[in-house]
Amino acid sequence: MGKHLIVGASGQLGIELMLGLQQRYGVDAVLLSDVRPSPHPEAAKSMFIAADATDLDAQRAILEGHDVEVVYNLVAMLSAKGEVNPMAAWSLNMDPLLHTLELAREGRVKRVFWPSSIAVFGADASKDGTPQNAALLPTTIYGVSKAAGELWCKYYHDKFGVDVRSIRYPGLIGFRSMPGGGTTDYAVDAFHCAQAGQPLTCYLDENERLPMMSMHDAVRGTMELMEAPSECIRIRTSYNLSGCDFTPCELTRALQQRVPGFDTVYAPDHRQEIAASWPNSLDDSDARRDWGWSPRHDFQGLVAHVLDGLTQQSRVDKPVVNM
Ligand code: AKB
Repeated sequence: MGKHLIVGASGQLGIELMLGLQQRYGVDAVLLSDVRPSPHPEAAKSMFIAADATDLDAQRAILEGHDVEVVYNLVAMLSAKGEVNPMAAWSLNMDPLLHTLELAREGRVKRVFWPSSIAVFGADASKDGTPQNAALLPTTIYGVSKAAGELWCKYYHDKFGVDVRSIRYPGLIGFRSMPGGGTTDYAVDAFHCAQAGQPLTCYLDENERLPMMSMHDAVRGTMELMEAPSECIRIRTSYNLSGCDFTPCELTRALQQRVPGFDTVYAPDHRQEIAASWPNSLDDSDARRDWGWSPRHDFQGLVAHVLDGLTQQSRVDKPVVNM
């Protein structure tokens, strides 16, 4: 069994996936790579290679030097940050993916994972239970790059037999690392504000419903997708994946039940427009049928899981990692 390489290992999802893979396959089976060192203490247990994901030769050198079976390429500039510099977002979201697909075509790796997002959908897609095959008319450059990337994945699979698999993640909420530059980040901030005894200033409307998922479910789903037999993976663009959905107002009420006194002040900004173009909830029946996906955390379960995780973490004095 070869190694699991995470490209973009020092980011929000990279840290969580690292912990999941280390636990599942052992620290020696996990290779980490990023331009910046990992801020998480557990990263020291696996090999870390400093490399630029936009440099094809640097990425090839990693695969030549190590027995890598699976690459998880997580490099991305998220939706809100991407709007500030669309050309930089396009390059960062596309170049590393194309390098990984090309290296897989050369036979240097057996399987590839690449994350897509609910940002591929635009206002034309039906809002509730957005189907797998809804129109992809994204409104952000992040969404445009994810929609294009999905098609590149399918092309490399259909044309060259590359075993590439992908998930359209909703907003991901964990307690071990902070996101940066996304539209769904408010929900992670809400938990940290509640725990710190501070009010949240929310940049979305109180009734803006978005699909969300616990990091725990997202990492488990990713590992289950990558372990599924290739013939089960019938969708080679990217799978809709659903956890739960809620509005800022509903999240505030749920947090108030556990943290009395917590409150939210609403000051919607440009991110509200992005959120308004995204689904309220997703239909993930293809993922359930093809590889047995089933979320463990509903809304209340997610709230309890993340708050408990933050409390435990503060007791053992482990810092939350800022991205
Ligand atoms: C973002 O808000 O940009 C991301 C996403 C939904 O892909 N969290």
